[in-house]
Amino acid sequence: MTQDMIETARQVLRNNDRGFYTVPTKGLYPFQWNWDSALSALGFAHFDEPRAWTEIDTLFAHQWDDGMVPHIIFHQRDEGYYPGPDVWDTGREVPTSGITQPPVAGFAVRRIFDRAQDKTLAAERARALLPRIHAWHQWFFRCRDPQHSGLVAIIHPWESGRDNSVDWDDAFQRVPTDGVLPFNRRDTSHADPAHRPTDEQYKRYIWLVQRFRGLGWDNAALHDASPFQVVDPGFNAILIRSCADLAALAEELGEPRIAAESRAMAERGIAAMETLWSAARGQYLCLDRSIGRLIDSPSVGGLLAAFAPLPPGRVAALARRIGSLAEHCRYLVPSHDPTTPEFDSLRYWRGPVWLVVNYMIADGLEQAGQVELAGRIKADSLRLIRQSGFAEYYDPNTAEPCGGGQFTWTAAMVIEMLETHAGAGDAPA
Ligand code: 9WN
Repeated sequence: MTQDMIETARQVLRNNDRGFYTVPTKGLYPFQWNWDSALSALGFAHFDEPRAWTEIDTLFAHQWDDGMVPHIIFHQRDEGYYPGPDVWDTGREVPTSGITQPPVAGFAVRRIFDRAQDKTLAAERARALLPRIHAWHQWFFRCRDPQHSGLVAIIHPWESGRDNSVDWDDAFQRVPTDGVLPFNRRDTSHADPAHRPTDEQYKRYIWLVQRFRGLGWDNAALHDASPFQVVDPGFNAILIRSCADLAALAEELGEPRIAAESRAMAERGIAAMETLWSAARGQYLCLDRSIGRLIDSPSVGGLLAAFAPLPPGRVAALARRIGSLAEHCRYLVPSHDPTTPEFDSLRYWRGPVWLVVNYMIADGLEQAGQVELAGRIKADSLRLIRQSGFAEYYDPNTAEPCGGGQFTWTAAMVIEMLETHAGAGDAPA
């Protein structure tokens, strides 16, 4: 049973493999996405280590000179996705988007390195990636934390990876829609429009792209010029965790300068996370940096914070909070609090469960000793797969599969969960 599921998951990865990168799923997302690739490499590593390293190498081969790693790399033309390379117009030889995504590569590289069977290959590839990943982390603090708060802002919802979260609703009202050139969405021809962001949101996504494009994609200018600057606890937790993991890896590979700088970034970030804590909600919240106020929106972003090496008391509080959500849905972890009026069980990041998020939350909980809840989250994840296959995301009550099917990172997370935690796959259906 478990072995069958692993084999099916591997097949999904193989089907979406384009040789040196994978697409998240055929049709809906025909290019390479940043955090999808880093997390998908974890799945490949269990059956093809060289292929896992190649996935991350390809991503970093398209790093910008200033250190940014773009959120999409358009390796080949495909009219099935909007906005394509011409809309971004970043002037790169192999076109890329001009914004970034959650920096989970540092975590992934350390994990693949630690578990590698081929130690020589792992040392060689990790050593080559180390300065590149470090440059990306430094780019964040230089370009997305100009006031040196210790935390970085996203300037476009797509950067968060949680595109249409309730978290952005108010701040997004400040993004105008005038001057947006007419466009045809393609996502709604591949997936049910009721599962996707609204047209109104798409206009604002595109307005921001046009604005940044008008500034020549100059990262020294974009942060301050953006009407949307939000500090997301989940995003920052991923960055902090990656900095901490890169510090450990650099130590092991004999790179003391990178180790010390990475550790310093992680420690400052951990201290600054306190400014996002909400005692009333029992979780972290986003900060709307443009107006200097916390956003009172109880989303999974504030729970994903558990991925960072935070003080154990904070992770214990997050575990209580996640436990309380379990009373209001059948499958953990919903991307938004099911008791709020904004919760929408089918619409993308406004309610559904995503396996990558589950994996990172469970991992953070485990690191902090919250093993039982971590086990519950992984068991729920595998129940969803058994019920509904390798979907992009799932209704947290009915398990209805949503968005695209045959999804790469969903399959990769299944391989991770089953290969690394014996017995989890045998949880009752
Ligand atoms: C925009 C690829 C990506 C994920 C994101 C997810 C979705 C893209 C879109 O798909 O975003 O980047 O067009 O909707 O929200 O997390 O990386 O799987």
